[in-house]
Amino acid sequence: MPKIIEGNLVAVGKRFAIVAARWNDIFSDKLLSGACDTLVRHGVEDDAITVFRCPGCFELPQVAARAAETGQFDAIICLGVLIRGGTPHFDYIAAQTTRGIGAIAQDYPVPVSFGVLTCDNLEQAIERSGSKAGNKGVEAALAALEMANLFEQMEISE
Ligand code: DLZ
Repeated sequence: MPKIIEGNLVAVGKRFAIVAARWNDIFSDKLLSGACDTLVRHGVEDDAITVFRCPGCFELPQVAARAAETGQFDAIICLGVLIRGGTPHFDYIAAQTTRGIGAIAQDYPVPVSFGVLTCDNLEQAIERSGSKAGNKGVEAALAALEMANLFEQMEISE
């Protein structure tokens, strides 16, 4: 039998940071409430969740890096909603946001989950922020729960 180390979705006693961009807040607020609700329903105390709001997705990596530096969190959840406009601006911000969040995940010993919508239009944002394609804030929170638990298991097994 191989030795399998994996996380569960129990996170009692763990601390989470949620970094949420305000742009497109009709949708980003839905991601935020979905993420908070998911954490709480998995046993995380309200006061173990710290929400940092920032202007837009471009700022997410900057805030997430500061949160990681504090060493106070077992996982960091990044949330935001990018919606394509009529210029290439979307592509630049989406690339920088993705690259920046990915860099933090590699540079700091804390799990970082990616709950950023990159939508071509409003319909895609509606679908992914609490309707037929689910809620990506919920998915990002579940990933953070599992990763926080996995990191703990990995420390125990060292
Ligand atoms: C400027 C901009 C644009 C055009 N679109 C979005 C978007 O769809 N979603 C989002 O989160 N932020 C957007 N922003 C704002 C940038 O992320 C950033 O906040 C500003 O360029 C200021 O640095």
